[in-house]
Amino acid sequence: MSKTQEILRQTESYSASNYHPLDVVLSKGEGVWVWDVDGNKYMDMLAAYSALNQGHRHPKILAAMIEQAERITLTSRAFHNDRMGEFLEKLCKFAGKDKALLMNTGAEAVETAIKAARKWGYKIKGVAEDKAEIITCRGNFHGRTTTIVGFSTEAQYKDGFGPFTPGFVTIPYGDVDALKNAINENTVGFLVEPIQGEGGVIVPPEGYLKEAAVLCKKHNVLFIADEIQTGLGRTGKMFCSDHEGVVPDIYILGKALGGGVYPVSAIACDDDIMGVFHPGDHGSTFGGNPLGSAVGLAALEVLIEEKLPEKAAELGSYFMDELRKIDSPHVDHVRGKGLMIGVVIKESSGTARPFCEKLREEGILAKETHHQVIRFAPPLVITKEEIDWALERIKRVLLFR
Ligand code: IF1
Repeated sequence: MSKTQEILRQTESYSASNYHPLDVVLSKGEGVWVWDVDGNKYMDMLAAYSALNQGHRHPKILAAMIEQAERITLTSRAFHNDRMGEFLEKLCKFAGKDKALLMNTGAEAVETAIKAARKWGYKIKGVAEDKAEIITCRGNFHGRTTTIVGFSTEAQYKDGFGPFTPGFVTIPYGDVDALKNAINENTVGFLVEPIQGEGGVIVPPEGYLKEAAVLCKKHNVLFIADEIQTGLGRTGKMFCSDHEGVVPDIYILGKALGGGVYPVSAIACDDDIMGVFHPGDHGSTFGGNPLGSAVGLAALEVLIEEKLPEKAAELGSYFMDELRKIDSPHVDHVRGKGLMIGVVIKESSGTARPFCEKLREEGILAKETHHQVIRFAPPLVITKEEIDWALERIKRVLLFR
């Protein structure tokens, strides 16, 4: 029995079956490359759903983590530590916001944004207690807590997990009129992904984010951008909202903020919103710990020093152009922004999963989303030569009859 089979068997014996992964067992990662336990090498075209924008084990980020791990890793927020302030300052300057609140996972940051918007609604906007409404979009993905899945439109994410948290209104994604009609005196926020990742790399109509932001401003509704997947360079700008010159009232960040080595997430906003939190209102055992702060700081520095947003813009448009030139009988169209790319497979050719399995045989790890879409989202440190290497193999798979 191969090492892979052995580990698969062991994993399946003891793991909850809440995922259906490709049967590849990874044991080493470097940049855009990963190796399985049998020594096979693959290009990682998923980058842990954009948590690996800086690539696997970026030397600067690893060095920061190891150096900090040799001093102190966790203090809880009952005491200060010597790294959080430095990270917060960098993060706030980065986002152009007065304050940030550090959490760990994306879902925790989304929950923090929901609490901030509701409390701002009651204490500042004057919405009647327990009447706050937050507008969300069909096809959204914001995490897996019961509050968050309660406003998911994906039946499977909700099945068996009710009852759900009230106070959420769902509208079609990309439709400004629907947003206009949904806003009322109880609306405190509009929670939106600038591009819907899990929804299938859905890019909204040009100008949508801008019009939505203007509408929110007009009605004193917080524009809350979930940039956990689209942020930190992924779409060719530091934040995806930047493409339309939109500055959200609340940025929600995660994934690559942890540099691919540690869970770090945050919300960033100005004092008028963050000021609603008082000592004891909200918290987390690990949020703002010195190890995560050291890693977060290095993760931001790498994005800037290596100009990863600019790289994603340049190489993303090259990659998409080349993908569009492949005259495949199976591809309906290619969509995306920067290095957040979706190749949509025609229903007549079946689903995207078999194409991902063929890509794996060619040495490329990609993940389908929503049945028909092959998602290509490599680490932003990818080179043009590495993209060309991938294109050769992607062509073979997509031209296969
Ligand atoms: C899974 C999806 C992607 C996110 C956005 C918040 C979160 C995520 C825009 C929550 C997390 C992850 C979760 C992971 C798979 C992956 C995913 F397929 F689930 F939807 F990327 F598209 N906002 N996305 O994309 O962040 O709490 O996970 O740190 O749950 O299977 P988290």
